[in-house]
Amino acid sequence: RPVFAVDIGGTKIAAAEARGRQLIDRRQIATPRTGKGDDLVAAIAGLAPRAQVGAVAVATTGIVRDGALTALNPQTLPIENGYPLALALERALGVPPLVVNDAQAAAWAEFTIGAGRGYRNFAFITVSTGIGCGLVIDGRLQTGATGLAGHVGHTMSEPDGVVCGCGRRGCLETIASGTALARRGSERLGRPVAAPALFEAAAQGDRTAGQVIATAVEALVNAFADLTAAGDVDCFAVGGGVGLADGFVDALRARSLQLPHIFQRPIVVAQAGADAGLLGVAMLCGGNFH
Ligand code: BMX
Ligand code: ZN
Repeated sequence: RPVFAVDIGGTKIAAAEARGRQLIDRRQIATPRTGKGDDLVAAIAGLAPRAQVGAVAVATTGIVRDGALTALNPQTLPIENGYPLALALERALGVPPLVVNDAQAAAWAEFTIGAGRGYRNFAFITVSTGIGCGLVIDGRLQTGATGLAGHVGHTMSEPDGVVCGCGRRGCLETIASGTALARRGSERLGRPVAAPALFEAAAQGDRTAGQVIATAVEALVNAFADLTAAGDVDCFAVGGGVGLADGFVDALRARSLQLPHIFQRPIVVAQAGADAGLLGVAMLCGGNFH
């Protein structure tokens, strides 16, 4: 029987049936941002295939601890603290699901079939609504005893910066996420711009837009250097809607060349595609991951 795979993001929920490495019948809806976990579950039940599924695998933004979901940054996904997502999904779908953080799941897909193949210590970073990261250390995906492993979006970039949704000040996510780029770009340009429009303006030579992006690039590269110092990461793969924007990875690479040599590691474009979270969690589910 196929695995029913789901990816809950801050903006959209994607679902598909996974057979091996193939995703069949992919569909997607806007994430209900009501703050109620039950509304997420109802939305997911609406995406489920009619026939009984063999297994359910869910990648989700937020901290996953023993099947319960908490937003580290409620601005990325508003939800009750410790919402019992696995239990509620089991009730709705009749199968106990595997639930894993979205970036952790995508990191596993990148490590096994994407840009991380052949490395032992690998980091996948998604720059999207928030900034997510999954770490594979010594060939093992790190989820952490409390689910927090890899939450590099909430390491500090700017000591006197703005307060992040997680409660810390100056997190990387407040500078370099899609949400942050839109906010900072809009403030500095004096008109509302979403992240794609900011990139467009920079490409057309707008210096203010270029500076906002350069600040994000610099913060990300410094976070990579910190991770390299902490975990001796062999390679960084970058994905996500913003991460995959034209020229973004090139800019990260160029900036990283200004670091002392020991902190320079390959920075590559993620290869497992926009559905790396779906694929990764389906693969973890098939492998009886716990
Ligand atoms: C946030 C955090 C991470 C997540 C990352 C990317 C929440 C709700 N999410 O830092 O768990 O991996 O965003 O999430 O606190 P995305 O929705 O942008 O893909
Ligand atoms: Zn934070």
